[in-house]
Amino acid sequence: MSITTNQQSAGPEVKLKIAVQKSGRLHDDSIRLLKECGIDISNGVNKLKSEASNFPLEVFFLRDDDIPQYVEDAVADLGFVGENVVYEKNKKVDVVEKLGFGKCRLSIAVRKGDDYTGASFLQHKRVATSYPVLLKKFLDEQNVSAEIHEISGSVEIAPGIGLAEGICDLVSSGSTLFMNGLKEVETILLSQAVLIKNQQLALAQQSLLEKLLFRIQSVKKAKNNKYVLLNAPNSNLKEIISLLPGMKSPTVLPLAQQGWSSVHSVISEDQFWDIIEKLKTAGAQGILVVPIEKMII
Ligand code: PRT
Ligand code: ZN
Repeated sequence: MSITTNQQSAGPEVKLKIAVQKSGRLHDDSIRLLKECGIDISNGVNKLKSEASNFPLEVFFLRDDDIPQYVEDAVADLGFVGENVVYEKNKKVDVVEKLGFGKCRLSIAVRKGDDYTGASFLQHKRVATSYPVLLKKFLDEQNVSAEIHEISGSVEIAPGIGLAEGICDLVSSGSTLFMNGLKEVETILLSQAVLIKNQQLALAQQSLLEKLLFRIQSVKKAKNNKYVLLNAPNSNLKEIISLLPGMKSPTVLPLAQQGWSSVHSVISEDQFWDIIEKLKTAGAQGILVVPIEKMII
């Protein structure tokens, strides 16, 4: 028996091409996100590209610095890349969605003992960085004229070897700065991984992007929320319900034990501890917190 699908009858299959970091800090989280979106791809450690088996998606594995250019040139329709790279490269691409991983900040740091009172400290000094475009923008905004030394790696050693008085580099935990006797004095960009797209996507690719985006947003929402189940004395039920935001309103079920109810709801990560404490004070017991896999509103 032969089955004819719409896609086959419409000619060659329409696909989305997405660029992902080949190896490095964003690789694993990028692949994980696609998997959480239900997209199966074989890992491309030594591969340049891979095809999803259950979604019309082709994945290109590239250096992160090259991803904005490939997306501008439509070699890839989409890319997962850090905002720091997007804004430094300044290519003609659109940022579609923040992805919630690869979080860091682009900061200025100086020697620990320096008396830094503001950006004017850098006036006529040397600043080493791999981010000359973003650094220059910051210095111009501050009306500071400094010498920018562009280096491609190990920026944090520059003050120690007498190459510069300050640096502008990515920071996450701050331990690299600390270990090199430096202190963070200005944050010039907060960054995380984002989904970028080519500015002239064809209609068919645009509709596939919307499908992918819907899945990404459902995964993100689920990560930012917890499912909470608790037992509440009926005497305090009203107060307990008023503390719970929920998707619509909480589910309330009677317990076998008279005078008690089971209450189910969804709480966002940022309000979580605050609400849990208030729930306990209001008499809630047996509070269970469960992760949510997908959340479709
Ligand atoms: O080979 P390719 O060019 O693809 O990779 P890469 O070596 O250029 O990049 P990679 O894998 O190091 O980083 C990829 C992206 O991860 C960056 O562009 C950022 O968007 C994001 N990211 C998040 C970070 C960090 N956190 C980070 N901490 N990128 C780099 N760092 C470095 C930083 O440069 C410094 O050397 O980590 C050090 C500081 O870390 P802490 O924790 O000591 O503060
Ligand atoms: Zn890179």
